[in-house]
Amino acid sequence: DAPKEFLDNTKIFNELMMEYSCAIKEVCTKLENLNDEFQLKHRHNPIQSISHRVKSPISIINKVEKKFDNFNVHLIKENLDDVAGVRVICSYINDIYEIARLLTEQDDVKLIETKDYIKNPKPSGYRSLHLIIEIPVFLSSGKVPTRVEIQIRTIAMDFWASLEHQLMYKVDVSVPEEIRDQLRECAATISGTDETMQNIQRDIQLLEDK
Ligand code: 0O2
Repeated sequence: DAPKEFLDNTKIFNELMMEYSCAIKEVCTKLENLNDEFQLKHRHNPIQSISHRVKSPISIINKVEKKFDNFNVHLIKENLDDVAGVRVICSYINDIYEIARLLTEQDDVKLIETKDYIKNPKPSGYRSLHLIIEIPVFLSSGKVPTRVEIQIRTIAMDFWASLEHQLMYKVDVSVPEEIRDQLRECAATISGTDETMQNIQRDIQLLEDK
């Protein structure tokens, strides 16, 4: 009957969300450990900050419905890779690739997909490195492989993405190409600044190492 089915599905949904939340904690610990080690070895913090979220129930339902025209709790795990999301803000572009390498080389981390929007920015101008990884979550029932989307970007890339997201998601009108061009231009300027800052950091490091 319907109420019983509703309660069963709610239980499955809540357990699944708990698994995603555990996976996020695992990933954050791994990233914090890498940052601590880096600080000790290289006197440099590659990670400025880490944030995370579990996708909201309504966004999960909308995304599944968009793909399958209907919603079923059993479709989530196999079809959505971004229910668990971790965002890592790095100091320099090199740090992004170093953190991605050190994380995905760990033997309990399985790399599912890499989307490099730094080498190939999105048409909007968006830049970030996206990884989909799968890590085991250890529960009383056993080991549960769980997917997490990790977005890694510099402070400058994050500045652009945050403001662009606010600007473009709030408006109901279609945004003219001229304004989109301006946003792309801002993204290009920021990208140039990121490269310059990285070169400055390298030059200072070389002076220190002399
Ligand atoms: P939220 O609220 O951040 O989760 P898919 O997720 O597979 O349906 P796609 O495009 O293959 O779609 O995924 P992709 O490229 O990995 O990008 C998904 C996420 O990247 C988005 O999440 C944003 O967080 C970010 N992103 C992608 N493009 C842009 C952009 O042009 N501007 C900004 N500000 N962020 C972007 P969601 O799903 O939009 O929502």
